[in-house]
Amino acid sequence: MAKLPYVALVGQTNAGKSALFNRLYGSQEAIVAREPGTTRDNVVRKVTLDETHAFWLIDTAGMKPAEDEFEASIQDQIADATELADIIIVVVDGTLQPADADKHIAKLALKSKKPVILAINKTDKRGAYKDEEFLRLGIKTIIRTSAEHNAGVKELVGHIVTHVPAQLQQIEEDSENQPIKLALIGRPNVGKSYLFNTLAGKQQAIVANVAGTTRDVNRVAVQYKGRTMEILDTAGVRRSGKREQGIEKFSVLRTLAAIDEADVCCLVMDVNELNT
Ligand SMILES: Nc1nc2c(ncn2[C@@H]2O[C@H](COP(=O)(O)OP(=O)(O)O)[C@@H](O)[C@H]2O)c(=O)[nH]1
Ligand SMILES: [Mg+2]
Repeated sequence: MAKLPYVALVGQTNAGKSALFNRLYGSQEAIVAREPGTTRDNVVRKVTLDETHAFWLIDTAGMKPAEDEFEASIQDQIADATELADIIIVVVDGTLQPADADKHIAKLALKSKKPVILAINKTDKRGAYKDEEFLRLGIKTIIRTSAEHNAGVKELVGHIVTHVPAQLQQIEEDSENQPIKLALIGRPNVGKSYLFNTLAGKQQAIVANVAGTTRDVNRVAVQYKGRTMEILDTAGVRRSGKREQGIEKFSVLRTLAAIDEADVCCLVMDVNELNT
């Protein structure tokens, strides 16, 4: 199967990202916060719209001023989300005039040159501002939503789907010729990449890097007994310092996507860490 696009919900804390996430997913699985700032973790779900359209939906923690390192890492998560995502949904609270934080988030999103949709949420509330109030954010596609009343969600999905490429239903017919996909999964540092390089290196003469798909997973095609096998290494790019926390979360997303794509998963463990 081809790689599914990532759709990320970004925006300030309390804008209603998690509520919209739930509506988009069509269930109440993720927990909607009753208090601001309690849904800090990124959540990812595969949303299948029909036989040919599906995407990964990412709920990103809200952004607050960088008062400490922890908050700063949340800002990093937004930067990561806009980097990772193929489609970005900026969520704002429609009852509040756009703040500097909203402008900053919109700017980050637009800078990515990816499709950006503005969801003006909480439009069920009295005192929700008109679209004009939000034009200064510079986002052209504007959808008014109420996650609470499940309003505008279909329209939002309609706009998302225009950016989601249809997956050809070639799985049945082509499966004979499709390479077997093996994903190497496991905790950081257990030796996934080493194994990957070894598997790839042994086949040096016939190894070909699979083009255009190396953004979040290292992959290599190897020949084995006349069949092509594609190996996915989910280690991801490691960066140091305080970005670590956000990066770790995104490598979890990448791993989930790789597991979904793969035919076979190989869990790699360090025997010295069996007790942990
Ligand atoms: N009235 C109203 N409340 C909403 C709407 N969407 C979210 N909320 C409420 O706003 C609060 C924050 O929502 P949440 O989804 O956690 O925001 P997040 O921080 O952006 O993820 C929660 O108490 C929600 O119930 C909406 O469309 N209308
Ligand atoms: Mg949330």
